[in-house]
Amino acid sequence: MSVINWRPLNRVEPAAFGRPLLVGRPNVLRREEFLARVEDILDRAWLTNNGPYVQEFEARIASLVGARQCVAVANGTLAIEIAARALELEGEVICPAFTFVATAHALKWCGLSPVFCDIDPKTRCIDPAQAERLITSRTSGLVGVHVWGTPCDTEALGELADAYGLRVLYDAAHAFGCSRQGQMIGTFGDAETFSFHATKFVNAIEGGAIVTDDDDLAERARLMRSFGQASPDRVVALGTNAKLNEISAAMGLASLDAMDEIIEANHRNYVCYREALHGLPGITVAEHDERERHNYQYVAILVDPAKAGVDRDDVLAALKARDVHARPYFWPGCHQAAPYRLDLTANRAPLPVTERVASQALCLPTGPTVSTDDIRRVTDVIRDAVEACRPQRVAVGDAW
Ligand code: T4K
Repeated sequence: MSVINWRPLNRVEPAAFGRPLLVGRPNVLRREEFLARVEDILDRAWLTNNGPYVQEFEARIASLVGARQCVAVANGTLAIEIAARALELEGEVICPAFTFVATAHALKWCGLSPVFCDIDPKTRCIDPAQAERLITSRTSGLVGVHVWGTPCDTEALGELADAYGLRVLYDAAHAFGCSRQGQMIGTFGDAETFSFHATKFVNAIEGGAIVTDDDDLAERARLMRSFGQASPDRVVALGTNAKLNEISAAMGLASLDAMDEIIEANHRNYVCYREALHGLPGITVAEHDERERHNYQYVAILVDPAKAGVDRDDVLAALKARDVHARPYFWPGCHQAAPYRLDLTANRAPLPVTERVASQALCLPTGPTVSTDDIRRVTDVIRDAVEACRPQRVAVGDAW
């Protein structure tokens, strides 16, 4: 039985739900260019192991972000793992808990101890002031996450790194194509990592990359992604298999070809959501700085129950009841997930902002397959949920 209802493209019919859902779908544009490259891959019978499309993908990413080096890998999680190893991080690494669990898991998987830091309420990225308080003699690095494409405070983190002799790695899984003060994400810290998962702005089905200006770091990462082999009969380092395959690179290239079109559709959707939800009590659309470059891949709202009269889960349930698939990114915070929940090293600091934002955030369907009519449908549900519940709940609250 087919589990996907392919048309229209923004409606998925997973067997578990048994009815079509409105959901953000992977960006699959430039289909003919992709298929032509696939034909070429098959004709050439060069499927993986640093093939020509992987090299082209790397060169285009490096040039787009303005980094000297790009090392493409099989996914964004492996990109963090390899970057952490290539940076020779050890002991404790300070990172936010408000991120996809892959960030913390990648560090832990390398034998490091993540130490969770709270976030800045404005950027929802790691709070440099608390990060400084968490630094000990065991700390070797800071890992920032550019949440929903909003950049971290890279200056403050750079100053901390200089003052305490730490390495800085950015998980830029959400931030490909974004800039901070005119400088492209991908050029900050010692290295940055991207994800090109199917649900990301640039999609290689599964894929990731490490970008850096440090040639030696890139060389170590290249060795690590391919078993530590300098050549088939020369193993010079510990390594793994994190190679990107040619079909994924071909999809990634098609996605890069369509970047401007995707950004335009994402921006249109973001503006449409912002306008439709404007003035609704307790509902805030996470804003993006229009002076910077942005991919607008995530349209996130924050539901403040004290003002909206409903909480995020009420809104999520209302959307689900109307077949809209929104995602509570990121819930729960990593600090409340296994194996970190009971880890005293990881949980040294209170995380009030993380907990508040994690309980309020909801990412809404977007992307080129989501139309303005679709958005109207989503925002009508949110408006109805708030307007229907608000007087009742507020009255109950007032009575107390
Ligand atoms: N760091 C950060 C900050 C990250 O957000 C991520 C990943 C990483 C690191 C690690 O990067 P990768 O190792 O993944 O490259 C998704 C993605 O799987 C994950 O890549 C992403 N972040 C995370 C935030 O979200 P899910 O489980 O929430 O979404 P998923 O894959 O179920 O997709 C959502 C909806 O999209 C589906 O319900 C239907 C639709 N969909 C999805 C796929 C994969 C499709 O229509 N077609 C598809 O092929 O994790």
